[in-house]
Amino acid sequence: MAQDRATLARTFIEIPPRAARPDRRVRNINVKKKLLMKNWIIAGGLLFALCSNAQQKGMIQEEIVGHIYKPKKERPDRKFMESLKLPEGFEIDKFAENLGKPRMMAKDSRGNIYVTRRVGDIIRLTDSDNNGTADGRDTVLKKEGIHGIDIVGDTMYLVTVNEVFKTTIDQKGTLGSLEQLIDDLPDGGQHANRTLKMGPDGMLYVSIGSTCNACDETGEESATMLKVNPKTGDHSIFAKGLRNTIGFDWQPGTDILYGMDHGIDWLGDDEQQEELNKLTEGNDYGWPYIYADGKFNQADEPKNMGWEEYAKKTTEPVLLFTAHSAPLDMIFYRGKMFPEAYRNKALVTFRGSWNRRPPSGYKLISIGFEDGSSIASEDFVSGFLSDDGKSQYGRLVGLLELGDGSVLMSDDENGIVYRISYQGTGTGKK
Ligand SMILES: [Ca+2]
Ligand SMILES: [Ca+2]
Repeated sequence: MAQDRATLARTFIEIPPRAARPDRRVRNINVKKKLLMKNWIIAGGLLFALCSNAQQKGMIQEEIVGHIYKPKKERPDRKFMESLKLPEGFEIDKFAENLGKPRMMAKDSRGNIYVTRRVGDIIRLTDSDNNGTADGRDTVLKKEGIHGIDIVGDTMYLVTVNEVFKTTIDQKGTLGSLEQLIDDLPDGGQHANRTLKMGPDGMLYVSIGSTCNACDETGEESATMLKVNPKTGDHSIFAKGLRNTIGFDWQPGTDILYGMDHGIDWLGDDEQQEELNKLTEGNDYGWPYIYADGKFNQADEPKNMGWEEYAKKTTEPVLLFTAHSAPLDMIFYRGKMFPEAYRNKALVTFRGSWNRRPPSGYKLISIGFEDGSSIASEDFVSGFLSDDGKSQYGRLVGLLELGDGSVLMSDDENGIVYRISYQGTGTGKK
């Protein structure tokens, strides 16, 4: 049923004739949505139409067609596991299952694995016999809205929608009491999935998504990356114009911070492409006015200036991905288990689209950086979306590299944590 159901939404944006852009007269948006049942024809792309009212004002009405399309959820059974595609020599197995909605993960120095869950808790998984399958689990914390997690030494850092905490982990893997570092992060709105990670400079980086799809934020810290002093909680805005950069990590060797930013919804099936940004202190990454490779979001006008002028103040992404793929976690691979070709590559989970037909994402990709000059991505684990796009077998979220160099990946729809390992002897190339 679900795969045959689609919503067609037409967003009408009044824009000036192409020759006159950018123009600050642009403003009105009308959104029309109607639910259609199966077998309708995809209009797709951008349709242009002249509207008499707009024509009088010398404007063109641009119609953008978007879709809500959710592939049917299927259980990842044994047959599905065998159908997953990985480069030669790699294997994927279930590390743990029946976990509810596992999200982000971190490990301590003793090999305990901590997983935040939607229900508002943290569970600890252990693999005491080191056979690649969890054999112990218990709940170590209950806290509403808990999502982002990082561990440095015996200290765990956590973030909810509005708060940042730290706590200690003892010999038994038990948590101490929570010490609140920040209690006034902006409200979550549409993007309440905060994440955090300790940087190589010893400062804590906290990603604050925008409250909305695209709008003028009233809160200064919304749609930013914050830099937080982990001792005092004092913080400042590190970078802004980031719609929702859930996954980010520092490149080994260079300590350059890269992050995956989620594109704007309702700009059509092929816009906005997801962004990989090189994040530098003080920079503006464009949202909501400038998106992808310098495109103007005609529905949102910068204050006191045109798009062109604003674009000059912003930093463009270093790589773009299929729109609506929904990037979640991002880690650089620092281990030794994977072949040489994978070391220092970034791994990114794409949780998968809901605003695109055909659907996109539903896979793990790798991103290679050749001396920072040539950046390219390829599929690493795919097959979570059926070839016809009608079914999906997993929605991928968190990533964690284990001490042996294998990588865990959570699926919050089927309650599974997968383990990806390399069993081959070659280069790991496809
Ligand atoms: Ca085990
Ligand atoms: Ca951007």
